[in-house]
Amino acid sequence: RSPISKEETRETVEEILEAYPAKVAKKRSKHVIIRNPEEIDQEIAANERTTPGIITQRGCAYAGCKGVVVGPFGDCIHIVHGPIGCSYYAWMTRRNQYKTREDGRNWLNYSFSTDLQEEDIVFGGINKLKTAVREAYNIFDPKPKSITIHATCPVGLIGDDIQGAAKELTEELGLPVVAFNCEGYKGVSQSAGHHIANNGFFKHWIGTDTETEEIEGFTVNLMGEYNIGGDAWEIERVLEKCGIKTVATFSGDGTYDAATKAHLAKVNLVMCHRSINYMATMMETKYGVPWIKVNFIGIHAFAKSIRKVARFFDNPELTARVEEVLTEEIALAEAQLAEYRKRLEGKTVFLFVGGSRAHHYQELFADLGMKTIVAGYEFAHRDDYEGRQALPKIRVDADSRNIEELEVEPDPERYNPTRPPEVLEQLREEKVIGDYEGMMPDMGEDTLLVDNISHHELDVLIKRFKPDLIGSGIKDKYIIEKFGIPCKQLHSYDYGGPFAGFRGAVNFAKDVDLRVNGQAWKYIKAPWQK
Ligand code: CFM
Ligand code: HCA
Repeated sequence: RSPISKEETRETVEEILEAYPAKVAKKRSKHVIIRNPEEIDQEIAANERTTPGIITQRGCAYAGCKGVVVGPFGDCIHIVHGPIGCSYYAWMTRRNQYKTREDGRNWLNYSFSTDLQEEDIVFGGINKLKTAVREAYNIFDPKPKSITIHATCPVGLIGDDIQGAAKELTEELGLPVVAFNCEGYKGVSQSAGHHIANNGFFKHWIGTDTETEEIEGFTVNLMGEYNIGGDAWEIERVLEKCGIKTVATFSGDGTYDAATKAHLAKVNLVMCHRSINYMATMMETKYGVPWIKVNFIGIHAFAKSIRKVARFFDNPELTARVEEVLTEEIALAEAQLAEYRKRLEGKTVFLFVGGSRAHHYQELFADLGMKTIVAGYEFAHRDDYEGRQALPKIRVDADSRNIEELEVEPDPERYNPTRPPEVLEQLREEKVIGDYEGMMPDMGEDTLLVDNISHHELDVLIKRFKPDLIGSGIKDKYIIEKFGIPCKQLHSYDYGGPFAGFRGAVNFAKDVDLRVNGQAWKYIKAPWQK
């Protein structure tokens, strides 16, 4: 339970809401929830429009599509159709890593843009786009595996037919050119962009390898893992050691060829449910691939997730191998964490991150003996807070209102649920597959959930609760540090990582210890205090 008293927490929420006009206060009160574990169906408002005038940490649909889900594929060229600012401000800000394969293809550090000008906005930019795609194709050898096009706001407003252009260029160049209508204004946050990206991949990439019929072994796809700071490599190291083979990753360190074979994996491991649940569901419907919700952040969460995979395959040799690896790795990690834990035990944290990490990192902080007392997502939906059982209660999904829902049916030739139906039924019942419980059940009594937190709310919470650390992003990092509180970026990891898996947990402990127990923060005087 939270070390802050119920009374203090209630007063704090009142102070937060008092500053707002009545209408806004009423709205925000549904997004600021004191956790009560006795209320089984506790609800929170989420995935709603940010009230104009409130400063939010959210991004846009283009950020979610190009920046998050599609961009990490390094052997493809991603072209942004829009004014140069959309590219400039998104260039290399996300620390998704990619290693060059033998074929030498790697465009990860490039930024391709059509650099739309006023003239193009008035007369149309489609010819400029086609020229840009051809130019990008002609310049490089080897050629990219696929070229993707991403529309930013003005393109949707002037109506450039990027889908038509992509079709034409696919035929002309003989490689898949895929267009994403991820204009920034769509939906209420970057979450809409995830959905658009999932649809595009599902339509144009997944299952396009029709030659390969089977991939042997205990095969999985890593879904919703973006290899920030090298996370995916630590995860794959351990999976490999256990004898579990990764077919494709969406999207960290992802390659086009692997993505076209993804439908052949026996199970999808869904790390970030928010950004990839659409594809996991569609792959299950069309190809019969079940999905397991995993969390690879925190040594015990990681172990629990790998055990779920072993449970899915239910193979004695695999299970034995997994246990052997886990015993060895956990012992090593725990021994290394012990020293940090001594210095971190009982310290308090706030977590405000995107659509999954504000939940995932709670387990790693728990490994360090630290308590999460306030947490919230920027843009996750109610199912990420309340679990999948919240889905039927969400009547209008703000992100999906103007995004096409693909009609997906089982593929008669390739539908292949990798376990017998009665086994799948059993696994579903055990919540090994097809289930996500969300953040809410893991939050202790009287802790606070704040969805889409504003700067004002953050200020009040810092002053009242004085946490030892805040895990957050670049938009509020320096505000937090001016308050004399250390901030660990949980998007970019500052300059560190990996933080996933066993070795990642140790890296993380070291970074957190430096911040929480560093002396520098005591000497900070914010400009407004002088
Ligand atoms: Fe998923 Fe992500 Fe996240 Fe996300 Fe993001 Fe990210 Fe994030 Mo920044 S896909 S929801 S849109 S885990 S970029 S790698 S860190 S906000 S919590
Ligand atoms: C995005 C990307 C971002 C931003 C990080 C931050 C990321 O939303 O467009 O605000 O610090 O992880 O890079 O979420």
